[in-house]
Amino acid sequence: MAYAIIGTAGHIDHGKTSLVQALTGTNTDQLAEEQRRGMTLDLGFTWFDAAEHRMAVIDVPGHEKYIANMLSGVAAIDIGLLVVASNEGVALQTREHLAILASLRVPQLVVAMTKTDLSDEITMEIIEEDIRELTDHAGYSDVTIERVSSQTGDGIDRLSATLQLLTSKIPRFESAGPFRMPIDRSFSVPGRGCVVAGTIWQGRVASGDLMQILPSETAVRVREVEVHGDTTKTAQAGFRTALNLVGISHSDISRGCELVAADSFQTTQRCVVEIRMYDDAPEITNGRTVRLHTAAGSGEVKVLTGGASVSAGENTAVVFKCERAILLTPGQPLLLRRPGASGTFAGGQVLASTGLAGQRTGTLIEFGKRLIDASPVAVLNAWLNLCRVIDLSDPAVSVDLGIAQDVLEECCCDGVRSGSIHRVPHSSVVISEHGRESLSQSIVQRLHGRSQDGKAAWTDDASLVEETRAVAPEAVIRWLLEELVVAGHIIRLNRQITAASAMSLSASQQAVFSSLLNRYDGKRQPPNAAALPELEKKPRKETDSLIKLAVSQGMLVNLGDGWFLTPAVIEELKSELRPLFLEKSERTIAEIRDVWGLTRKHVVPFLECFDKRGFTRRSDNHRTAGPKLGEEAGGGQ
Ligand SMILES: Nc1nc2c(ncn2[C@@H]2O[C@H](COP(=O)(O)OP(=O)(O)OP(=O)(O)O)[C@@H](O)[C@H]2O)c(=O)[nH]1
Ligand SMILES: [Mg+2]
Repeated sequence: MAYAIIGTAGHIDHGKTSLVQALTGTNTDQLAEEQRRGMTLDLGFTWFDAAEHRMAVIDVPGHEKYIANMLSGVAAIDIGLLVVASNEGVALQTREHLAILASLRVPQLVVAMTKTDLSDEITMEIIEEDIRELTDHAGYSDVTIERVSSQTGDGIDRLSATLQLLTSKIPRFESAGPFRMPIDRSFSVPGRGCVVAGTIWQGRVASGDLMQILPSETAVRVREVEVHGDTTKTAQAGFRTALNLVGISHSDISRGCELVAADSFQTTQRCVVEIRMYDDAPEITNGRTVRLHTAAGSGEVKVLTGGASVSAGENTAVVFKCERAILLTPGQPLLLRRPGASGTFAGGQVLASTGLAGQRTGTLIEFGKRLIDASPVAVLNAWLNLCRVIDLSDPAVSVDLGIAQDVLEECCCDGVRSGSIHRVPHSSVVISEHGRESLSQSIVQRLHGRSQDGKAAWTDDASLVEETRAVAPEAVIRWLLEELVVAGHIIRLNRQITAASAMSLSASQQAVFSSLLNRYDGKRQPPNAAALPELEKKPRKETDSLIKLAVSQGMLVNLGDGWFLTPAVIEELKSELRPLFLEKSERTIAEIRDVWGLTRKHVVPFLECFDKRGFTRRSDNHRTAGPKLGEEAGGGQ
């Protein structure tokens, strides 16, 4: 059984409600006031079955005063049914409603020329031409126009057959993502409590599900699911659904509230949107307040253009500041209105609404321009450009970007292959090439700045991670630090780091210096200085002067005969000697070698130096504790 939601549209009194009754047998004008005044004030809901298809019908008011109701009714329909009276022809709200359907990207359109019993062939042909011109211009080509009379029943079966054919072509996909249903009705049923109704935009719902009402964030539970009067276990995206809720009173819910899966969506007061100004739209100046209609709700927004005005026919990105928090997700269609007889002046869509904290309006507008008509890869790149780092394991990311999780993963793989994106090893964090470069630079500058400011030039990884927490997550900083150490821009010694540039060395000297220090950092058996030129592929003069620099900075201690150790390693060796001599006052070289885990090549020169420094004392072939064994090595950072 195929399923579609049909929404009426058209000028006041052109016969929408009568047509819905002729099609479905139901008079949707159920309010006493509607019946008294003979006009629709609020949305009417019904459905009919034909040829194994089910068609839900939403009837809207034609009066301009009730346009907000009309807009909430057509926010999620599959087929627009534009009604034009064949004795009157195209009128103000015919044009406005059609523009609204087109702006909301309602996929299918059918036109019903009503009241044929009150018109004649020539008039109808002229009106038909007007309609075709109008629908072509709105982007609906080859629209079917059916002539009908709700009075005589003429043409009703033909229109019904046309609607069935379109319904059979509406694709229905299993909708992924968290549940979302904008609420267009809420009421109380005696004995059951609060019932909310709407069209499910995304996901599915089952009885027992825990949900949230937005914007109040009230927690609710779904007691019962109903689709067109039948109780069902579940309902999914695309269906008109009524849900009996526990945990809230219907008086706390109004049209425009949303029912969403618990903890899945966030409301916002600031968003970036694409606006498509109508050809006859008034110019919009920066800071202008207009009325935003989106999903089932509406509210005032301030349009921030970044300075320039937006003119008729223009298509651009702007920032909205909303008077109150609402739910807006990327791709969500929207309409802008000003008070007036045909006040709708722009359509558009949400480009980004969450994850934008701290960004300036100008930056957001440029960012928004990159998002218009962008492929998922381009969207990801624009976001990485805006906030540098994205953690793919955060479920909010998929919602922020408006890209399904699996598509997002694919985009990242493409980016990594092409080199424009980097994935931080052993994490789910990605960063753009540009972000990696600028972040690396800022880390080096930060470290360099410490030495210039007279702060201690050295710090440790953990402190740097702490200082940069606001800029990037720990995994990124640690990964970049490693890269910078390997590249020689940062020197790491004894778990301390500093900018190589703080040493007043050229870039190539920095690289050699860093690599050279790496050979000593934490190492008990470093090479002899005589071996460094060969290892570094540099002249002896250069390696010698760099070693000298390291000694003068307290980074290395000269043990003599070309042997150098870091102060930390000397401390380690000393600390291993103390218990050894406590246990037995005299030790052989072989015993000390075993404790230190060194070869003889290293032990002999080290011990000679230890003798000279008073850490050990030599007597024949033995060593005893020296007077300075208990002291710190000193000279380090
Ligand atoms: N003769 C004739 N009258 C019709 C036909 N369709 C509607 N009408 C009459 O036209 C008037 C308006 O019809 P509605 O169906 O209420 O019009 P509507 O478009 O729903 O009006 P709003 O809801 O106020 O926008 C009513 O008096 C109907 O009886 C028709 O096919 N033939
Ligand atoms: Mg009506």
